[in-house]
Amino acid sequence: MLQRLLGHLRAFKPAYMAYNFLHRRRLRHNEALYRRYGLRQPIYSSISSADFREAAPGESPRFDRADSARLAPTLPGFAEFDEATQQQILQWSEKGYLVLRGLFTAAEVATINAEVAQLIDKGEADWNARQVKIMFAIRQSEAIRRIVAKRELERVLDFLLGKKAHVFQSINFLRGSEQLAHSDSIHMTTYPLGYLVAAWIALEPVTAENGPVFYYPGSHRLPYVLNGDFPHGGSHFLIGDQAYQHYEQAIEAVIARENTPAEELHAQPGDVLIWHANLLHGGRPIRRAGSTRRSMVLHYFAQDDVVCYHEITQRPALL
Ligand SMILES: O=C(O)CCC(=O)C(=O)O
Repeated sequence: MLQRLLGHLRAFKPAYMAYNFLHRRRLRHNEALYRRYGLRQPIYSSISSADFREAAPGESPRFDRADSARLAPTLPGFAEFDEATQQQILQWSEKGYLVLRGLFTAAEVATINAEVAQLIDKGEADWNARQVKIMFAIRQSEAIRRIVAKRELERVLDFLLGKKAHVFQSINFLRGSEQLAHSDSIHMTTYPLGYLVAAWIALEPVTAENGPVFYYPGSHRLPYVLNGDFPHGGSHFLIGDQAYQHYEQAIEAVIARENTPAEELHAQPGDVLIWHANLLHGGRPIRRAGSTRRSMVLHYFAQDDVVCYHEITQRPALL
């Protein structure tokens, strides 16, 4: 009953606007950006890609404009990465993902797992509505926050975006997500497009059995699928209640049309997968019933010059 009421409230745009108004300090950075890009609505209003149709142009990320295989070696900072990382960065523009094996130590992984277990035991874990994801553990655990702010990781993220990456969100999973294919840009979107990046960390061995992450290499170069590209539904006041299902169907159609094979990541604890804002990815079904697949995903927005918002729910992102 309460969940249904919250669901209705979440679909009601004026409720969000009132919430945003109360939290407008966390949106203040958008004032200068709205002026710069020519957006006329107040910073606490709803926002979606439709509002940017007439916006002043912005520059897309450097490795969307030019191939990282050619451009990256000419840029400051590249020579300081180890050779394995350099090789991964070179393939970024073509594939839209990269893998950093063993970036986190066994001790760091054990600490993250222990901290998450403690949040659950104490009843403090911020579970999402379907009780699958634990949201924002980085806000609650100083130890997790410190571990994931690893310089080697941040240097790669900053280099890929060509701007300072700012961690926006963390999600912890105890089991495979079994999520259908999607691009993060339907949830966390930027203007100009492409200034989001995700880092997924394996917190236990991941095989074909426990629901690995899968992705479509190169799919980040396909056109972004945004609200105007599927029957989003809704109205001036409401978000369409079937919007996300319709989005998933639109993505299934893209995948069927493109007919390119997916890859999946089998990983050891501490391995990191980084994916592009528009890479199509999801979680494979769990084949071994009851198996766990502890993992953590962090989403980063570029810190400067970029409007960050949530396309599907048409909300500005509170930073
Ligand atoms: O961990 C997974 O299975 C997928 C996570 C995911 O798709 C996401 O965070 O966007």
